[in-house]
Amino acid sequence: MTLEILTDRSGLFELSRKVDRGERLTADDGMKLYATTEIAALGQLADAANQRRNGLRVGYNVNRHINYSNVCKLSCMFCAYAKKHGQDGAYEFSMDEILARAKEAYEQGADEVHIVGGLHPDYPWEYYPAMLRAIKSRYPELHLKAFTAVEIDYFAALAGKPHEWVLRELVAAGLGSLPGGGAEILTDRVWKKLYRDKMGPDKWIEVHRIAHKAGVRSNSTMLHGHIERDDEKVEHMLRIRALQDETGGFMTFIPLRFHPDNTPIRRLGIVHGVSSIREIAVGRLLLDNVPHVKTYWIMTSLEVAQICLTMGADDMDGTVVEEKITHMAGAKTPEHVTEADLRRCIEEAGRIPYRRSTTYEELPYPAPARPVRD
Ligand code: V47
Ligand code: SF4
Repeated sequence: MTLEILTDRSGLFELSRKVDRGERLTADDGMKLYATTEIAALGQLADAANQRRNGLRVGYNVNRHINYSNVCKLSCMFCAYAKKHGQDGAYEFSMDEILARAKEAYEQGADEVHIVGGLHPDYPWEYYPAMLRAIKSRYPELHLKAFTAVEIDYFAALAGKPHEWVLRELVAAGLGSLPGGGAEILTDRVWKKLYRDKMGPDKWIEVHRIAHKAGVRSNSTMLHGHIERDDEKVEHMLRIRALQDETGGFMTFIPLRFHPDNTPIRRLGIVHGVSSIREIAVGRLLLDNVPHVKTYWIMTSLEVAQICLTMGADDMDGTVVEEKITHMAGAKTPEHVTEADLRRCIEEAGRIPYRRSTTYEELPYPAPARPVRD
């Protein structure tokens, strides 16, 4: 079946012309993308947009997540990870435990550690740069992708200083970039219903603007599959697109599939593969100025992530090793895949894998041996 036949039946024919001409899609176009049930047509369109930008290359990173503590002042409705002090399942890694994980990452050849945690009620501001400094001074090869905009905003309140100051201090301590978490759905309605005590949409955008202007690049995410409406997801993506027009600081867009277990909104259940694919495809088509779209297999399964590679995604995160946020909310995926597994998954999808740095430079494969460090 040709692309024309598929897109005609799907109601996407006119849009495919726009995509071919490289024209920017509008909010109305976004709603049409969500309205189609022809997921293959949508995926083909997004794949065409992706291949024009990225060819057949698919990046992956060798990384390790470190979720340093789940003790959190807040109680967002979609979160199963956060606990209060003394509550069953609450934990805090000591600095030695954090360093042991960084050492393991280094020895396993990771290029990145991804560090996020709850908003701890007792740690002083100084704890956070000290953590980065301790890791970076021992393992300078590791890129530290650390702290969501929510954490940066919290640190600014703890330190009594502006966001710019906090970011400068963290960069001096070894911060490499910001992950994209905490965006959830960037509309006031969803914010007020699900996470009203946490920073809202305007502030999330503002912290990323400040980071980009300070030379700190970042990622963007969207938590989908709960109470959000299609028009809200379109608004979310267009807000990211508008900031990207202004700063160019986003590296990637990552849809995150909501996992309901152990959350106050578990009655909503979970969305499945087609939803994960749709968010990737719509993201690729609407976010015409964000270079990469990443599928996060921890949340989708490796099988669905692999299909996403043919429907708009050009990037996979990652080897991961240990993951708490989604697994405390019921994820059944493993927490670790090997680099060989990731490459095989990409090759099976007919794409060309490349090992990448956090900032998307190609890295040698296989990686050269590293010096032994304590
Ligand atoms: O900020 C919380 C989300 C995020 C749940 O930047 C949940 O490269 C699903 O942002 N079900 C953290 N999601 C993960 C994240 C991320 C992951 C991988 C790569 C990158 C990157 C960023 O997870 C949180 C929140 O939005 N989250 N609870 C849940 N129950
Ligand atoms: Fe705390 Fe983040 Fe969970 Fe909200 S999503 S409760 S801020 S850990």
